[in-house]
Amino acid sequence: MKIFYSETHRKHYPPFEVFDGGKRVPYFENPDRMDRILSALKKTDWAEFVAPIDFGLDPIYVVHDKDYITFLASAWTEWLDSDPKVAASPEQNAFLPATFALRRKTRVPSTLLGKGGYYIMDLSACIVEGTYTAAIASANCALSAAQSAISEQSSAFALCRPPGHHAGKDYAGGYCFINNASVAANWLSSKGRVAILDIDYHAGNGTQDIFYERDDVLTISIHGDPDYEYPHYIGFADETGAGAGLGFHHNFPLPAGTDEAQYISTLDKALSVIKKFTPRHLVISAGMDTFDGDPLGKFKVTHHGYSEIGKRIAALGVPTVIVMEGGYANEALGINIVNLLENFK
Ligand code: SP5
Ligand code: ZN
Repeated sequence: MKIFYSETHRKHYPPFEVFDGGKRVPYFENPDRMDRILSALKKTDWAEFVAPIDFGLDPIYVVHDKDYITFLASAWTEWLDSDPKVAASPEQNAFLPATFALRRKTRVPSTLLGKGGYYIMDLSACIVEGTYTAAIASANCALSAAQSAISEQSSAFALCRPPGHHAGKDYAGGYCFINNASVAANWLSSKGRVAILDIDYHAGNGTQDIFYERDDVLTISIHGDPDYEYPHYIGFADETGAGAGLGFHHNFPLPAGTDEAQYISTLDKALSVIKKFTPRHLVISAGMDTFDGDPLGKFKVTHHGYSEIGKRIAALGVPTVIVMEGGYANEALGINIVNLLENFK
């Protein structure tokens, strides 16, 4: 199986802990996650590593607002230019907003701090020098995997970092900057209907937003109920799409403590919706933070659970692009990803 991966992600890593609900917490979304997955995949006899192709910005501009992408590309240098203290020790700094926009539909501010609060939804999407470059390389991994799924009519893995499913049309958040799975799905949609199944522990709010009014891309997310879990404001069961897209989005919010049996039976419901939709291609937003032991998750999926999940998805028989999202129990990431992917090779 082809694994699309770029070393460029290493350029994106903030130099300090971040604030989360008033406490300092580690930046869980770290480069070590990739090292764990790489070393597990290298031990298999089926993982074939391929460098991504550069698709340019056009496939990204059809999913994200151009002004937002321009903000991502320019925020770091704009910050250095505006603050001599930051410029004196750039490697000690990371840009985050200081104020958040009061709801959407406010005007776009002209200052960097104003734009920060407009284009970033929380304090877990830090911008450092290499963030934009890493985010673009990550999107190119997803696009390359999509291209491979089209040309070979088989499944491929995009080992993306930073992840993408919390990033919306014009905002970053939840460690995400460019919505890799959405960019890949939109690319695939030129070949026929696409389904996106998001199995990350957190609701795929960005993906939900991006395709909410479309009927050619079915979006489904299984996640911790936003009633108690991040992203808090979106991902409820009664959000089912709008306009032409009405009925083409499904959320499956689950309680804290959800065990494997409960999880698999919800997955089966999601898969039956996908089956009826008869997609030409499938995209999986593959977060491993549903694992029992993940520091951010409250579900109880085991190592074996990912084999079961992979087996059931692969049984649809649809060429699938598996896109890496979250998962922060680093020591378990390698085995969980191998268990999931083995079903698609
Ligand atoms: C891609 C992805 O999985 N993003 C997750 C973003 C979650 N951000 C907020 C999590 C808040 C949880 N705080 C609990 C601290 C753990 N000790
Ligand atoms: Zn997550």
